[in-house]
Amino acid sequence: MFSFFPTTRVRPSPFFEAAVAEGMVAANVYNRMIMPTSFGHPEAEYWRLINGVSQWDVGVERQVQLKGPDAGKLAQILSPRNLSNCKVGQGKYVPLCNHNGIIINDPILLKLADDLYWFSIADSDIWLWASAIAAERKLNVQISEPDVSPMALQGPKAEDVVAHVLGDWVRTLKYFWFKETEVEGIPVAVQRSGWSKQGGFEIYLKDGSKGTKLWNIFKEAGKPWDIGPGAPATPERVESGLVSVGGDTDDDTNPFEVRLGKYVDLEVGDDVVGIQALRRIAGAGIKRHQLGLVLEGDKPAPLGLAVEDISIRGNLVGKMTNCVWSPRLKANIGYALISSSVQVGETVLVNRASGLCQAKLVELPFL
Ligand code: THG
Repeated sequence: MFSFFPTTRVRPSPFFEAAVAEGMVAANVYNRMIMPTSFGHPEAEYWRLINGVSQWDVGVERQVQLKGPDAGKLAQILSPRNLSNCKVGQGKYVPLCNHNGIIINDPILLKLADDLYWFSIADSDIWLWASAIAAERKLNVQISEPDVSPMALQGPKAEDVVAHVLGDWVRTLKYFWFKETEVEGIPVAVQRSGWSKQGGFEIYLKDGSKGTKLWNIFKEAGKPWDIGPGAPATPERVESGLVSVGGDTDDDTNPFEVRLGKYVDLEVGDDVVGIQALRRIAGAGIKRHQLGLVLEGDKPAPLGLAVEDISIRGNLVGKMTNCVWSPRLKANIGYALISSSVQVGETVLVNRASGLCQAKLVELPFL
């Protein structure tokens, strides 16, 4: 039984009650909200995501809304990715950087109208950041955190469940595109997205009082496909090479170091926050890069969620930023943020709590 008492400081998501009813046994704090992380059957939750359909309370992915005549201008000032071709109804993955070109968040940007955008954020205070930049640049735009909370349906059967509830039109939605609609009178936006590479959708609930009702509509509709509760799954996201900003990045990580350079357009305007620094970094070349690690041993090792040092011949060369047992690769795998002088194919030593462990460097993604 999970006992936790939400406060105004650590807020519940609109799906909190539903998650507790589903048997949530572990949770984390993200954007000062509670995010379920386990329902007590990690193996089954993983395989359901790989082979079936999994239902996630990801209400912690808050929306930072930009509204007003300068909304588009501010969105571009905050994003080192060219947004000039972003259409209404389209979403884009955009790393946000500070003035030094350091990643501070990696939201999905949704363009709802020419004067209305949402940054669907990872875990840092972008509301403060956007408000400050807008004020300093004297822009005509209102920044707010609207009552909008995503719920994810992930896995190869997710499309069948969402189509069953909303209609076959959802099958034609392109990646990160979305549509505003209703589910039994509940206002939502439906997007093809989610923090896994198994395919799926996110249903952005636009009325926080309807969380349990919306959860149960999809739970009921998903029964023929054996839907069950889950959460962003570390083994799957590491196998798939997804970056966790704040986990795999530190206070000095730029997008090029963690394989996000393809989301940076160096020719965006000079007024984009961090672009001068990003041009300098791109010109000089990076000193670190992100590679995969396959650790020795064929039994699950302790989950590594803290940073562990990596060395070669006694020299510290980088750090391991995550480590998890991969049920499909049958190995402990993780990410290295490591000196660019060290390459794929080399063997390194990871300084784990259990002792030194050999690991081989490989390309990402693993799968
Ligand atoms: N859903 C929503 N908001 C979010 C997340 C989400 N906010 C932040 C958090 N996740 C982290 N950000 C993401 C979101 C999506 C992806 C990666 C990190 C992603 N990446 C694909 C990849 O890397 O292969 C595709 C990117 C592309 O090619 O455009 O899907 O999950 N609402």
